[in-house]
Amino acid sequence: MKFFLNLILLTLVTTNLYATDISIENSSIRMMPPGVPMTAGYFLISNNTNKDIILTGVRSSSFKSIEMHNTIKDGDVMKMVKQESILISANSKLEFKPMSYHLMLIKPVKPISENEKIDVTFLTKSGDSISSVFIVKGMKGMKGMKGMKGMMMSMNRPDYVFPVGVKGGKNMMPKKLMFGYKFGTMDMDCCKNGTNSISNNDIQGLGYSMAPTDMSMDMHMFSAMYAVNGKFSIMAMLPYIEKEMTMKMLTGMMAGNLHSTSSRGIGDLSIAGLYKLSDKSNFKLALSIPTGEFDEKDHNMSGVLKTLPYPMQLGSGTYDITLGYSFQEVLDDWSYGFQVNALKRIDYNSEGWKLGDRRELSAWVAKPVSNSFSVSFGLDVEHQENISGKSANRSNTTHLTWAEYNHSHLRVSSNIGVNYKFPKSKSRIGIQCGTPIYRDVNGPQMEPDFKCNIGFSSMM
Ligand SMILES: [Cu+2]
Repeated sequence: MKFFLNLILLTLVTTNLYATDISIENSSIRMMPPGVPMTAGYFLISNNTNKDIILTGVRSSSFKSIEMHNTIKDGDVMKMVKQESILISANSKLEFKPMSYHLMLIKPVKPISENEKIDVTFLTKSGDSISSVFIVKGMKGMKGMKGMKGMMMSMNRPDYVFPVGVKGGKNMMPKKLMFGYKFGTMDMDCCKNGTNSISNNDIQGLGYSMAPTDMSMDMHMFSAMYAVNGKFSIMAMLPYIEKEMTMKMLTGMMAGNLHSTSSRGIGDLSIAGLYKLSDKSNFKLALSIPTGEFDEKDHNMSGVLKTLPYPMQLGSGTYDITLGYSFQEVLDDWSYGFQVNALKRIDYNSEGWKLGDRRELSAWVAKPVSNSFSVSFGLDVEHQENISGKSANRSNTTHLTWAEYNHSHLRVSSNIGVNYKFPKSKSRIGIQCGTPIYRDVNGPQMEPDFKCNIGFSSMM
């Protein structure tokens, strides 16, 4: 009996003590959308006593369980780490807030509604309990919520990475290494002039005796990316390229004859730096180093080994600079982004020519359809300038792809894509295929009928 009296006395004393010396204020629980099994709780706890308090647990009859979390920044990623205990030092305050310490309230017993009052009890290491009434508040009543949720959720989204056809990547977690492999294939037909299709007769009428009928280009792109720190990543990309072109003789004794040529080998090495401007955007500076052959030869119709025309070369032969800017916003249930690139050729190559400068814009919207899959729809705009100078090896002026002024174009393509993220892994696969919907070419010029990219990446 004395024991019980002591217990009651102790309870009275401690309750009294906590009522005056430990306070929990601004207690709020974030309203969650229907079907979401967890939400966060925030408050300010003040320990006005001369003793440390250690919180060891939290419970409420309204939730199956409540955990204490801390949000820790690991490079670019915000991670929530479960805390078994949290110390509130003597005579100090601790605010549980977005991007910091917070309560994770898991599985409500029944759906919660805005402005509902929920009793929450905190347990301390010394065996005491502290009660507080939390009020359920909508998104609007909670500042800073969006950023926290966005960052936690978006990294794991399949649409967090750009569609695979979009060049270059985004910054990663510091000290992480990522390897990628991308296979791109493109098929081109002949030919367009301005915005119209033109026939072989038209091409012959323009004075050419040879026209391409078909060209394919396959590219195996190997890439590695290393995040030096949270702001800066470096990237290297090296392609292996295979090209094939079929040409048709339009005039003379061999009119109607078809002849195929091919080239294969490594292309130009690209070294890029990515600088993170914000959580949504980055800036890219890339240098292309002329490691690809730009004097590829193959046998012509008469069996003579000759330099292949410009589009069949594997490299530019020039040092090229690319400036790029990427932006991506990941919203609750979809994302969008765009990228602009401007490529400048610094000088002529040793054969006396250079490919034209190039500007590209890619924009896309993406939507996750499950935890692993997202779909995307995008538009690409590319503006390519003509070749300047003239190759010292130009052997043939009657073949239209040898004409330096038949290369500039403005092309708009639409594409659809899928991203797949392997569950519980940092590996991803993306596929994206597109076809031109508008083009205005300085022609006659070959025209892509489709292109597809399939890419695989894995973070170490
Ligand atoms: Cu949490």
